[in-house]
Amino acid sequence: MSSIVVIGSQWGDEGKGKITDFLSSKANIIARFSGGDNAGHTIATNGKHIHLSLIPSGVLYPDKLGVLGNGMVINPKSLLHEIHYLRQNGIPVHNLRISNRAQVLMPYHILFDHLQESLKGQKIGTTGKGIGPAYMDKLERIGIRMADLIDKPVFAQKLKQALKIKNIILTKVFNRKPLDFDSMFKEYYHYGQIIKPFVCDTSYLINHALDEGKHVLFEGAQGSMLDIDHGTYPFVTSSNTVAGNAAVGSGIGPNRINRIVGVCKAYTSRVGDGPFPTELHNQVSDHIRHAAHEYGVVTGRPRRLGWLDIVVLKHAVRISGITDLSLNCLDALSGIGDIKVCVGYRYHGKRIDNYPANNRVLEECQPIYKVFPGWDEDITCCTTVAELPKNARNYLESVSKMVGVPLDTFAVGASRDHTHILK
Ligand code: 2SA
Ligand code: MG
Repeated sequence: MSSIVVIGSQWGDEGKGKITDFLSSKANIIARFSGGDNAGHTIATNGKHIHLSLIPSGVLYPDKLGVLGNGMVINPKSLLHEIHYLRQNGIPVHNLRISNRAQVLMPYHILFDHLQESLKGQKIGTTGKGIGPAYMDKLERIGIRMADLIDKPVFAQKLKQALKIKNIILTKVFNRKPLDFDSMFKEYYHYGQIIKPFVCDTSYLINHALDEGKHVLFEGAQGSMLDIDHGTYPFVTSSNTVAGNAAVGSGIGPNRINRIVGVCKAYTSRVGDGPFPTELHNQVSDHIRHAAHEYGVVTGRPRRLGWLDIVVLKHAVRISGITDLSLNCLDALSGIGDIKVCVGYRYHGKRIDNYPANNRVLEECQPIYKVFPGWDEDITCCTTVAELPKNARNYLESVSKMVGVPLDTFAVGASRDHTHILK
């Protein structure tokens, strides 16, 4: 195994958590490398549903390490809530490690996320978790890192500097009251001291583990189409969600990555605003939303739903170098009749096979559909491709062929027991 990256190849919520959990049996370390508590996934294990947001699924296993990498933006308050929630569910989290180079997400990031979203014409449909403003501070070089948070004089100095800038904007631009240093410092320094035992140089830790022949699984957040460079900009998240960022966001060389698993659903979903060429608003989307409980884990928003889009998947394969495909939620298509798959776009009479960068062009694109016969059988008990009804098997194999990537796993339900490996 050595090292595997698991990423979403659509707009997030493809079931990466489940696949990571499924593949993690052989891993010694499971590491996150991007995003923050805007991510959310549910893992069904031992009859329980565990909701994780910041912490990688690796912490569910006492013999594995769960790492929050340097590429992340971490809200200490949310982290402590999650640690508490896991402990309440009998999961001890002693095996959690947090990068000393990860950015700390502060209350003013959340405030600015909301203020920005409320500006006319500026709405992205963010999760409201402060992700964009936290990454802005990182790039502007006024961010606070975990190593700073746990060091009293450094934290005091960095917070003072950050608040000076934030308060000018708050008072002069937004006509708001300035934020108080003392109370914020006290609260967040306290959080930092609780988190401190988990903080270390995780790049050193991961590289050392790889040198020893240990196995590392990198767990992506969101999806390829939400990548800050390659997604449907500006309707994206503020980090690189592609596989290449597993190296940058965890401090390893790209040559250490062996396999890249792209996770997708048998259809497409998206939350938040922005283009979605194959979106549906009919009984098919209602059926899928009901069958697969398509609501955001973090915000509870009903997810937008549509047909599978091969243009999107091929884009994801190119930008991440996907070597294996994991297809989830095949069962949600049972009983919907004919299934459509978008195989290209038509723009002003011309066929386009690559995802347009210009959103105006995209809006004028019509999906070109290929129709596949559906199936009515309940497939949740099928454990191999051979056991699937002929039409489901044909759909699965055709998707893999159209995307040009071999299928690694398929899933016919939410739990680990519903996920099946092909090789
Ligand atoms: P942000 O908050 O700045 O990252 O939002 C920017 C865009 O990125 C989208 N985004 C997501 N899309 C799907 N799933 C996400 N995580 C949660 C989940 C979402 C939820 O796993 O269910 O609970 O609503 C996620 N995180 C960010 C977001 O919708 C914006 O389009
Ligand atoms: Mg999710």
